[in-house]
Amino acid sequence: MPYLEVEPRQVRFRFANVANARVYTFALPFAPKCQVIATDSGFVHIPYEVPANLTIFPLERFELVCDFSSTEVGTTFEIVDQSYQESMYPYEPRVMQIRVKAAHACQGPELVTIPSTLVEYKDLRSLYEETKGMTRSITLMEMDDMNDCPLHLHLDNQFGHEMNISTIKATLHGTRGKVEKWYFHNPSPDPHPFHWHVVNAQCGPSDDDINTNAMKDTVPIPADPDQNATVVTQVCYVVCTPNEYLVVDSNRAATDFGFTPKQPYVAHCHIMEHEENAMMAWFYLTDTDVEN
Ligand SMILES: [Cu+2]
Repeated sequence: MPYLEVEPRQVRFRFANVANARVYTFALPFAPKCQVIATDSGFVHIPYEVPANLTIFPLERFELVCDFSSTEVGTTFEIVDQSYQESMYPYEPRVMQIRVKAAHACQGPELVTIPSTLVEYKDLRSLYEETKGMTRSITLMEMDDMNDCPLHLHLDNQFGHEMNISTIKATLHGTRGKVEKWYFHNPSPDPHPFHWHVVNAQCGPSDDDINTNAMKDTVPIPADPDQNATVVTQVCYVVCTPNEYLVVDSNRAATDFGFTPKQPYVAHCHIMEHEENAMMAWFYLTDTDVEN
């Protein structure tokens, strides 16, 4: 099992799930010593306690600051994956060991008090209303073959029953200078970690439950248990503006990216078999509102 030696002081951890399809749910035995300070797109507004089970989908990131200053030297902690993992071989749920070792002779940095807020509060729903952004519906589909094996996944049913495609054919749009509202539907049996290039989002299971504490670029889209394509399983406010524009009293203009976002980017499920099997779209930032 890999291990990491830490000194009895504050340690900043960055967790990134770089597995292809595996969803980790970490139990961190040292969680009470930690606070979450950042996710995918940077610092959270208010740092918060680490949940008992920290679930991380492919490409999601979390940063924690943990204080081992009162932990006895020689203590070890094991980070254990709590998820059920389908595996052809015996699965080892212990992911990593943290070993607290004696401090280096040199004096380390002082204990830092984490501020009560780390970045300005951003409320994307009100900016969506202010900028009169478009509303879009995105559907993540999966088709099975005669043996009920996944055959083909796609975005928005845009290209019928094609499979084994070698190019990206679907397109999504976002209007530069606006915050948009994207409704996600997932009638497939699996959740999909949806990832945008170049933009960030604030999301939640419903419009009344948007997480305004964090900006994300990878968002798990839950499956509807009844595989009903009309049910919205996630609502996201998608920022097609520079991030600085979002800060209250910012001087940055809504379309002042500091670079020219003319070329197409991509937006896709981050599970590779899915993105390679059509759950991926060109993502164009346009000057005027364009339907997908
Ligand atoms: Cu997927």
